[in-house]
Amino acid sequence: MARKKQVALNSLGLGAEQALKIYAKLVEIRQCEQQLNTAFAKNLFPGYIHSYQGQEACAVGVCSTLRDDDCIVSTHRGRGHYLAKGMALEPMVCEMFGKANGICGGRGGEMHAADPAVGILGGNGIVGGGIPYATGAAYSAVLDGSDRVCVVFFGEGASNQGSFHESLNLAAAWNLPLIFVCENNLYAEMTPFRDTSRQIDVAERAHGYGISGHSVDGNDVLAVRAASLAAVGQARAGKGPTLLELKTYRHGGHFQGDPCHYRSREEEQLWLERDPVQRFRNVVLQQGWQSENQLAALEAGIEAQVGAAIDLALRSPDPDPSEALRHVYAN
Ligand SMILES: Cc1ncc(C[n+]2csc(CCOP(=O)(O)OP(=O)(O)O)c2C)c(N)n1
Repeated sequence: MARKKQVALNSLGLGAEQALKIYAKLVEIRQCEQQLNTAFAKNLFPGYIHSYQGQEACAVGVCSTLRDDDCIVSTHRGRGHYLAKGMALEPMVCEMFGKANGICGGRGGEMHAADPAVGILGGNGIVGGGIPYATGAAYSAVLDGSDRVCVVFFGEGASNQGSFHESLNLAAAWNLPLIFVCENNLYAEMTPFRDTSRQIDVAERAHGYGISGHSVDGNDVLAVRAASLAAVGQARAGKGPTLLELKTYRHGGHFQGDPCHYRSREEEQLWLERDPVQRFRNVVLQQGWQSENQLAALEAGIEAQVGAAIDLALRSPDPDPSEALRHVYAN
């Protein structure tokens, strides 16, 4: 049994070093979400927080298969994607607080951070709004004659938008190097997906456009990584787009203070038992990649780094109002 598991992991090309990088990224995202929530509860955070807690394996599994020059397009729930694709922790956190030393000088805030230097083309407050951007980015990779790929993340709610269907059709027709990654967390704000779609497996929609679609356990970082490796390999080889549906769950509400009347406590508990961070922690221990003590030290270090990034953001200056119109108009 153990031997079987070892073979499966090896076929993912995953050794101890890479496994630890993946685990550290999962923990960093989890720590960010938890500590930002705490800052929000103390009234220290400006605006809203769309928490990514519970969905970490989606961003980490997919981005672990990308190169630096590949690009991603994110959503209103983007912090996990930003960190997983390589945005540095401190400028990311400072951006969340709208500070002058944020990655976008405080102009992007919680929903609109970007870092083109590492292929992060931006979050988007418009549900489904990023999908056509990503289609354009994938087309630009083709026009450049490069083998770059593009990944677009979105929720199952966005898969009911026209932009999703138009982009899927165009990407399929033009054979674009684009991976559509739907993080199906079952609810769009308070609306269950089953109330807005008769077909609850988003992956099935791929077939209508002549491309392949796969439903994957989005709380299993290794399963996500395996599906993404295949889709990225296909896109890089000029064989066109794939739709990946990652079944997952957000631990918290849509917003802080959301009483979550639209879902049951039993359902929440079921998904907590499939926690993606804890699951991969167990794999790391079972494989003997790290001991319990080593993991505890790693986790404490990351917790401190995230805390320090938040402290830095709280001490940092707001943007200068005289700069507000910079980057808005051409000369
Ligand atoms: C075009 C548009 N319609 C409605 C909203 C309000 N809104 C913000 S988030 C959200 C839910 C989106 O659900 P989903 O795409 O599944 O992503 P999730 O929030 O679950 O990550 C809605 C309806 C919006 N921002 N943009």
